[in-house]
Order: sequence, then C-alpha cells, then structure tokens
Amino acid sequence: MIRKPIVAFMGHVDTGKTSIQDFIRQSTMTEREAGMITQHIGCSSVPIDTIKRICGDMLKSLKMGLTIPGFLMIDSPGHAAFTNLRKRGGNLADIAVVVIDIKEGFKPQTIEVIEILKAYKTPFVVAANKTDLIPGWKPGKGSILSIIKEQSEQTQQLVDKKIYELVGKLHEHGFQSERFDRVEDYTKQVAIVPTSAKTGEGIPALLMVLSGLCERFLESCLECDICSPAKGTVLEVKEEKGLGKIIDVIIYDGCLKTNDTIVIGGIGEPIVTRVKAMFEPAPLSEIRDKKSKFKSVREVSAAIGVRICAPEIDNVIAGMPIRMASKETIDKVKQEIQKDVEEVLVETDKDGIIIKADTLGSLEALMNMLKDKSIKVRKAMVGDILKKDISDAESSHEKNPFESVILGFNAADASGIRNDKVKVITHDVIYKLIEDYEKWIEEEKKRQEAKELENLARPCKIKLLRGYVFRQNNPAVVGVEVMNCTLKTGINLMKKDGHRLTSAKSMQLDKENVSSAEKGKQLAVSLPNVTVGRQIHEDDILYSVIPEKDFRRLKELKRLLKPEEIDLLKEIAEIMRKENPVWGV
Ligand SMILES: Nc1nc2c(ncn2[C@@H]2O[C@H](COP(=O)(O)OP(=O)(O)OP(=O)(O)O)[C@@H](O)[C@H]2O)c(=O)[nH]1
Ligand SMILES: [Mg+2]
Repeated sequence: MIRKPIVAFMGHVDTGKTSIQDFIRQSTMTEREAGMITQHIGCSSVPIDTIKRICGDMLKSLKMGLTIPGFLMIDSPGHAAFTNLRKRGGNLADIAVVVIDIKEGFKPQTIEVIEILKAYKTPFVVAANKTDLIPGWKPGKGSILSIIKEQSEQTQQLVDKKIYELVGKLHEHGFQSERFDRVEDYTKQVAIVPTSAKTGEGIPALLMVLSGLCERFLESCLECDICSPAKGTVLEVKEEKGLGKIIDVIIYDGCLKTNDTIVIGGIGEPIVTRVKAMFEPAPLSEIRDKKSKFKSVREVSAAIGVRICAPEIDNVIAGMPIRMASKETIDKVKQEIQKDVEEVLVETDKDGIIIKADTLGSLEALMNMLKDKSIKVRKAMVGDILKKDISDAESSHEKNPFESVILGFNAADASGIRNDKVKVITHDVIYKLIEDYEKWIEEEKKRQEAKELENLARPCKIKLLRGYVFRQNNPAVVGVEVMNCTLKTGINLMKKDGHRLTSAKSMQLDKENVSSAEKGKQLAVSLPNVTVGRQIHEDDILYSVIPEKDFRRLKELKRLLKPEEIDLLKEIAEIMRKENPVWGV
C-alpha cells in the first residue's frame, strides 16, 4: 500500500501558493485569509480522482499508471516572519513546490525555502506562477506548452528570458534546472513549470510532473503498512470552542484510532495521553479553514491532516513528534520519541555555540544549516534566551571567544543581562541569522588581529639629526627625523649591524609629549643606556628591533600592513639575516 505523498507549497509572500491550491481544490481560501496572507501551516487532501480530472489526457505522457492515492497538500506562509512554519513545512514534505512570481523572480524567502529544502534534502519542482501577468500574455486552452507557442514572438521571448533567469538563480544555489519539458534527467534537474493560478494554465502540467516524480522516485518512501502505529508531527496547538485544547496533526505514517494511547515529545519528558476524539476535514478542504466541514472519525491513516482532542496537552509544543503506542510498546516509544527530541535538544560539555529557537522544527532546521557550514553546537534548546544560557555561553569565552555566542532564531533575549563576553545574535530569518553570525566572526577576527597588531613590534627607521644633541647620556636626548613608517615609544632600536643599542624611552614633538610620530616628523627622543659620541653619533640611522616571533606574525598579517611597512620589514630582515641566514623564515 502506498500512502499519499506530502506536497508542501513554499515560497515568498504573495507568489500564489494558496491560490494554486485553491485552483486545485476549487476553493476560495485565499480570499478568506486574515490580511490576505497565510499565517499558519494548512493542509488539505487531494484525492487521485481530482488529479486525474485536472490533468486529463496529459497523464498519458507519463507513460505509467498512477498508484498514489492522491496528495496531502501542505500550505505554508511566505511572509518573512514565519520562517519556523516554512521550516516545519519543509521538514514534513516528501516533495515541495517552490512557487515564484515569474515577473519578480527570486526574493529573500525564495532563497530561504531553497536553503531549507537543500538542508532537508527534499526534492522540489518550481511553479513559475502568474504567467498571465507577463506583458502581452493571451490566455488560451490546452497544455501550457501549446499556450506558450500561441503567444507573440515577443511574449514567448519574455517567458524564456524569465525562466532562464530562474535557471541562473537556481544554479547559484547549487541546483541544475530546466523548463519541465526540456528536463532530461529528473534526478539531476529541477523542473520549472510556468503556471497561472488565475487562469489555471500550467496547473495540469504541475500536477503531472509532481505525480510522475512521486510515482517514480518516492515509491519506496511512500510505502507504508497502513495499520502500523501512527507517526506524525504536531502542526498547531490551539483552543477550539466547545472542544478545549486541540492539536492539529499530520500523520505521515501508519494509522490512528480513538482511544489509542499517544506519546508526544516534550521538553524534559514525553507527554503520554489518549485520543478522545478525532476530526477529519473533508477532502479538498483546508484543516485551518473555519468553514471546513470536519467529520468526526474513529480511525485515520497516513498521510492525513487530523484534529485531535485529548486531555493534558497544554504543554505540547508545535513541531513535536507524535506516535501511537500500545501497552507493550509504550516504554520503547517513549524512549525513541525522546531520543528524536534529544537529537535536536543537544546539551553537552563539548565545544560549540548555543542555539535557541521557538519550536522543535525551527531548531532542527537551524541545526541542519549550521552542520552544513561545519559550525559546532554544544547546546540547542527550544525557548527564549535565558540567564542560564548567558552564563553557559560565558564559560566558553576563555577557551574560544568565537564560541561564547548564542544564536536565537525566532527566540528573544529574555535574559535581561548584558555580558561583554557573550555575543547574542537573534533574527527571524534563518539565513540572515547565520549571515549575521558569520559577519560577526569576520569582524571579530579583524578586531582581534588589529588588537594583536598593536602589541607587535613594528618596523621603523630614524636618523639622528646633526646639531641636535640635547644631552649626551643618562639618558641621551637627541633630535631625530622619522625616515620611514611610525616611531613609537618603547620600541627597541638597533644600528645597521643588527645590534640592539637602546630604546625610544620618551618623545617630544613641538614640546608636547607624544607616544608616536609618523614619517617626516622631527622630534626629540630620549635614548637610555647609550652615550652620544660613543655608541651613537649624529647622522646615524637606527632601525626598530623586531623580535623573530613578531616578524613571523607580521608576515601572516601582511594584508593589514602598509606597503612601506612591508618594504622596511624586508630591509630589517636582510640586516638580521647577515648573522642568521634563516632568521624569520
Ligand atoms: N494575476 C494573477 N494573480 C495571482 C496568481 N496567483 C495568485 N495571484 C494573486 O496574488 C495574491 C497573493 O496570492 P496568494 O495565493 O495569497 O499568495 P501566497 O503565496 O499564498 O501568499 P502568502 O501565503 O501570504 O505567502 C492574491 O491577490 C492572488 O489573487 C496568478 O497566477 N495570476
Ligand atoms: Mg498563502
């Protein structure tokens, strides 16, 4: 027995995700959404007959019979704020439809969903929607390919141009793609189907490509023993008039009956309860649509969206796994479910950063994305950022300041503490959060290198001016000119033979005490442990002494040095290498 594949519609806000599903369902969900945007995950089941009716003869081109019993469509919000729900949609899906407004092309949440799908390794098809808005577009009948052929030369070129822009963008994100009829290998190329939710053009082709992909490539993962214990994910927890707390759940495997014992993942320990009642939305109706007709059912089987009424579900978090268990299996199921949860909720003493997110699904997505970037995580938890997280992060500071970091994804900083040793970064768009973290690391590295550079001996060349000996010794005070780079107090000085003589103890420029003087400046410098006329003389040239280890580090930080500093370092190295040919190598 093959279950219904779960098809998630994902993409940037207002691209037409809900509208395409409305066309398939012949419903008007889009018009009834608050603020005209989707703010929840929805799901509706599409029977195979509906798919066959919409596709008509087109299915013949698949050259195979369909064994899937239909689709379970999942709608997800495109608005930037709902990253967590897109994550959950992406996680649940067997396959996704990334909906893009063909005129607008790639947008921030298009990139976000593609990255999510990449992280979950979920295959996807692109619906290049709103083709009817392409200038000059004339709606037609028949297949989308024949409709495109009927357009003017100019409009056809525009369609092609827009599709190739998408091909280019997908390539930037690591995907090969083509218009669906030009795809040679569906395992290697993403199919792009031009569609219009307004006229319905291209939607038969979209359903045909989806059905073909599910049939050919997902068969093994869709196979399920229809009466195995149910496995699912909580979509939403809410209060429903007359029913009290209910959970909307997607069952992706097995079957569930009323009175069955269910185990739901919890923070700390699993929640064990019993199915009191179940309600199934009618085929082609949305689980979240208030107008949907729900039918009380005693049994459901995957894949299906179902509303469950059960006691003691107040603490359930959206995104948690849910499983049916029997008396015999309950301990095992509890253990397995908690292991699933703990795989995401990491708490170790090992290296890495701390991450927090609002739901399990978003935490998992963040973990996956960080893993892809080889960023280590030592603690991952659901919830806002608390005092304890700050002190945990602080403890990594000494060992690795780049890891005393907390990333909050859809999680607010509720610690009320500011700690200079802990960097807290929060964002509600996952890839922006990671970008911000990477940017911070980059800047922090630069800051640290700049600080380190401050503490390294730097090259400098000075000349003792004739006629400006203010004091012979104890210490000698002489007038000098900075010939190259910057002279700083404290720097040790040597002659051209490489022997260290003295240091620039204090300096006066125009009668003011200064700690540094740039090239070209003439100033008075006090030089201890030397006597003018003995170790040093007027017109002498002195160089700064660079310890070998400082020299090596300066070589590593070369990109932060000025060209004149690099040249002078070479000159100093030559002096040092007269005595030790491998100095600083
Ligand atoms: N002309 C035209 N308008 C469309 C098409 N698809 C959707 N629209 C319109 O675009 C607007 C947004 O459509 P929705 O279906 O709500 O978009 P969505 O992607 O579900 O939006 P969110 O769920 O909020 O991210 C609505 O006004 C639709 O009527 C299309 O193919 N052609
Ligand atoms: Mg929508």
